[in-house]
Amino acid sequence: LGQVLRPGMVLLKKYIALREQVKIVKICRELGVGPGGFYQPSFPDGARMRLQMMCLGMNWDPITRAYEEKRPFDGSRPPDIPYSFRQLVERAIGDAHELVVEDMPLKNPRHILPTISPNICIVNFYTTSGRLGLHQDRDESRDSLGRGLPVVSLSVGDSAEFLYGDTRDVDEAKTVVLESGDVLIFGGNSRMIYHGISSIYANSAPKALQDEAGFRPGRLNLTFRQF
Ligand code: MD5
Ligand code: FE
Repeated sequence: LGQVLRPGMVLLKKYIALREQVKIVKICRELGVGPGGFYQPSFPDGARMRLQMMCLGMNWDPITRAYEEKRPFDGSRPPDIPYSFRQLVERAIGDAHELVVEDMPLKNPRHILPTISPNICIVNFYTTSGRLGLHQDRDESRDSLGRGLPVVSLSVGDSAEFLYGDTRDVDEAKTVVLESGDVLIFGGNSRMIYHGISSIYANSAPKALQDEAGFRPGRLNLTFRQF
């Protein structure tokens, strides 16, 4: 069950099985309390971001926008990206190709969504009051046409209202609800779109996440990138 929302932007609905989501929650909590774990970042202007962040593989700093081996404020080295996460990303891109080729039968789906070997995963945790304003992700590598390699986003926990569009204007943005287990892949012409999270729907997470993994209210988002 999936759809191409616009060229190069694929949403795989309820793609991650619940038992897999439980494992993701457990891994993120374990890594999140250790060195390089969750913290609340600030923007360059000093305002606090309305989420908790942890990087895997490498650090990405929201203030300097630099990729680096160590986190500047505490010198910690981010944990590795778990192999099970890599497998999931690889599988999702492969399955997204099936939808891309239906959408654009004359194109090679591998050119729209090249397989990535992610060297960073940014894990964001939003409480029910969390949000993220419209922005572009422009710090990753690009292909010869100036487009980035695809970004793969996994959603776990409470549902979120996701906005995306061609401009920074919220009123022009389209809305889609991201639910627990959804995978969103951005590549091709959609790679540089503006996107953000406008709200989190309280109490919308699968009950099994709380019962089996002790998941707290909120939403986990994992974005895999290669730079
Ligand atoms: C989130 N994360 O749910 C959001 C949206 C981020 C970020 O925006 O930069 O971590 S996940 C969808 C997304 C992620 C990365 C890139 C693009 C969309 N995109 O290029 O459009 O925590
Ligand atoms: Fe982003």
